[in-house]
Amino acid sequence: MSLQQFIEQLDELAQSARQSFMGAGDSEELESARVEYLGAKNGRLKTVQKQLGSIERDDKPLAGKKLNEVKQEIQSSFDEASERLVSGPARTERDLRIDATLPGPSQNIGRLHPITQTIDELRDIMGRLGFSPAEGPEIEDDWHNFKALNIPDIHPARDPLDNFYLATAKNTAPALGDNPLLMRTQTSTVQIRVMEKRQPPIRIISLGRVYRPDTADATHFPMFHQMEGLMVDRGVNLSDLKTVIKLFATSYLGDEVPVRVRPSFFPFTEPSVEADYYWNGKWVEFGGAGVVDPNVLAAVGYDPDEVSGFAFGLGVERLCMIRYQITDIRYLYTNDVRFLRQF
Ligand code: FA5
Repeated sequence: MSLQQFIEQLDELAQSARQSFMGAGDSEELESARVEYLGAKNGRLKTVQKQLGSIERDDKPLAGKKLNEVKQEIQSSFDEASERLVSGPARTERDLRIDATLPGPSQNIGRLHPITQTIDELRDIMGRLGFSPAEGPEIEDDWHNFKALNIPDIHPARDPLDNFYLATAKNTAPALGDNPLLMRTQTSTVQIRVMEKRQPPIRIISLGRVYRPDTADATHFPMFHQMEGLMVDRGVNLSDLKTVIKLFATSYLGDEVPVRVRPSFFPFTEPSVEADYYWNGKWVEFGGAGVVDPNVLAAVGYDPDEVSGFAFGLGVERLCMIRYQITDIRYLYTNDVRFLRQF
């Protein structure tokens, strides 16, 4: 064998030994690779070494030197692979500059606002009860916000002090009866919009913002969210409503939170109720509901003798507050990242 061939064989052997050692997934695999290459009896290095005898006399010193170098190289590859299996991949220069025990820079990863998280959860729960989402505009007209909901012209709920009316082109206060525009004060507007377009059976929810010139305190804010629910079909009644409210409350609040439903009044439902949960030593109202008033069904062209329905409007902030134990609604809208990072 020529010196050249001998050297080439050794180089190939060193390379393939390194690949096998580094590719070993555990110590057993590494040991069998070691025996294959460095084994004292039939190892591949030994086999090449045996060919040293056939090298020209003058070339023998060089061939022997190369053999020793490759032997050491294969041994170091083995040591490196073995160290790697014990302590993980070799650390790079960059790794060595990192002190894993230091806190490191804070990761400003964004997250969903607690109200958005609550809305997603409410939509999920109601979806499981068979209610699909519907949408309506935030800028509404008098018809959808009041009139079709059986709220007459003289009703105090229309008072300009209780509503954000939009100025007319001439920037004058809107005259009653003009169907003026306003920021919707309730998501009940979506009930009308859906019933105007569709025929029963209807089972929808609508989640969105509403606006009222309320003074902000721990449980009130001038802009907040509501979840409207509406079910219309033949023979829907108050006990269906109570069942849905109870199912919703147990899914969302759990069994431990006491919930009560008490009689109330809304112009667009008869009978009407309000729902409260008990938290921190007091009852907190989280929504209004009732059996849809026949006048509302008639306003959208339904026959109240044929179909009936129930509706509810729940305050999303109030539901979010109990879920995340937030004691003041204003925290939700001060945009303080120290607060928002907690959710
Ligand atoms: C209504 O808005 C009715 N549309 C609800 C309804 C729908 C009744 C369908 C019958 C049938 P109310 O004004 O009570 O009702 O508001 C409903 C819920 O919104 C309240 O229970 C409360 O949880 C929440 N809410 C009311 N005002 C505020 C406010 N300023 N800030 C935060 N949440 C509020």
